Amino acid sequence: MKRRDFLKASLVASAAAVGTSLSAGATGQPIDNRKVAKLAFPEKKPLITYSDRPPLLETPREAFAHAITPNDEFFVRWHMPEIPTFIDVETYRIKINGLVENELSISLAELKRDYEQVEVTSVLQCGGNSRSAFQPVAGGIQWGSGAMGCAKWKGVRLKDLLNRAGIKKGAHWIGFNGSETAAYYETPNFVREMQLDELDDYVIVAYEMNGEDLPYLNGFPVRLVIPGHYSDSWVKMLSNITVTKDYEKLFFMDVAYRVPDNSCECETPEEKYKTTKPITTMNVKSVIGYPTNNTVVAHNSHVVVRGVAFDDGHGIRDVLISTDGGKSWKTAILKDADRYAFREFRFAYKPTTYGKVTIMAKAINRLGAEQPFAHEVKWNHGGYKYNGIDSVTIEVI
Ligand SMILES: Nc1nc2c(c(=O)[nH]1)N[C@H]1C(S)=C(S)[C@@H](COP(=O)(O)O)O[C@H]1N2
Ligand SMILES: [Mo]
Repeated sequence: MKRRDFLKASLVASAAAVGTSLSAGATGQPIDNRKVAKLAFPEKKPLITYSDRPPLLETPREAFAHAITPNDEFFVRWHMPEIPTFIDVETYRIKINGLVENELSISLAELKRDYEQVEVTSVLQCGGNSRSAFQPVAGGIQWGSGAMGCAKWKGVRLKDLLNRAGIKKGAHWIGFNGSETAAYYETPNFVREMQLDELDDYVIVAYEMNGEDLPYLNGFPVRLVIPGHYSDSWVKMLSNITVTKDYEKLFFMDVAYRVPDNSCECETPEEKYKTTKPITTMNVKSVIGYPTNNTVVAHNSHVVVRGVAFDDGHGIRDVLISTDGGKSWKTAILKDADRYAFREFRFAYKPTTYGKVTIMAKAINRLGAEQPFAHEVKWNHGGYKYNGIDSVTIEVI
């Protein structure tokens, strides 16, 4: 296929099912009662839809009963309303410039032919995932827990591309540009930066997701994959990689995706902390995929609680389950997983009471870091890095 024209499946047709007049997570848990939209975007199943311009789509909780999130259920987040809907795969180029010996302009065919092809299975999570749990309301999209997913990514090491270009002495920063442009001139283009020494072999320029071309809305034809890091810098429709000496002041680096620069990374709604730092690596988290809120199960039946847990690559040591409000915890069974991937857990539960039962999941990583209770999660203005113990309330009949 030479061209991919995504306009054919009209984006405009997919009306937003969920407005923006959303209440705060009154329980201190992420909002979890939203329905998927009636209409679907191209290459996607109907998802929880916050906006269709730019597309903001959340994955329903049920998907997290499995370690891999299917492409057509994978969440979508864009900052700019104008995304190119036509991409010519013959003429598309990834440019590498700035402080390099040889500027490169790499076609997709060259990317797949001239460099070592590598794969990494990694979680992609927005720093604002689960934001709706914050009270009082923190600024931004009021995501439930589905602004995340895990996929097997295939592409080329960013390091290999930069080595081919040859980094000049004195270079410290790399900037990444997406292909979309801002609709209004005041809005900056989507550009992110990273320090050269943050770069490891896992950072790839990916063109495949779960064995297929990247879905258009997830960044076709190429995107950056930065395992262990929140996804704000996983630039989609990657068009430009620029090597620089100094850090450039950019809107998306200096304003968004930052937390207070203190040890608790917290502040109060009344008083903003004076300095901030970027959100970078992910904290330990788990999400239950089955059962979900309001699932009805039979008394004395065998319920298999399933879900996923992850951190920034240190690895999940344990997932503990409680059915008594966190008083006692039992160990779930963990499946093997790559270090940056979702680790699937399951737990056999036999309900011996009637009525409502709350099931909680708490992940602990190899460093001993664990999820706090939802009410213990520290507040920040941006509503970033929520990782409270997950819970679902079911009914036993
Ligand atoms: N080009 C481009 N890349 C981008 C963004 C964007 O707005 N434009 N948003 C970032 C943010 S904040 C997130 S959470 C992820 C979302 O990736 P997804 O849409 O594939 O789920 O893309 C990142 N990369
Ligand atoms: Mo994000």
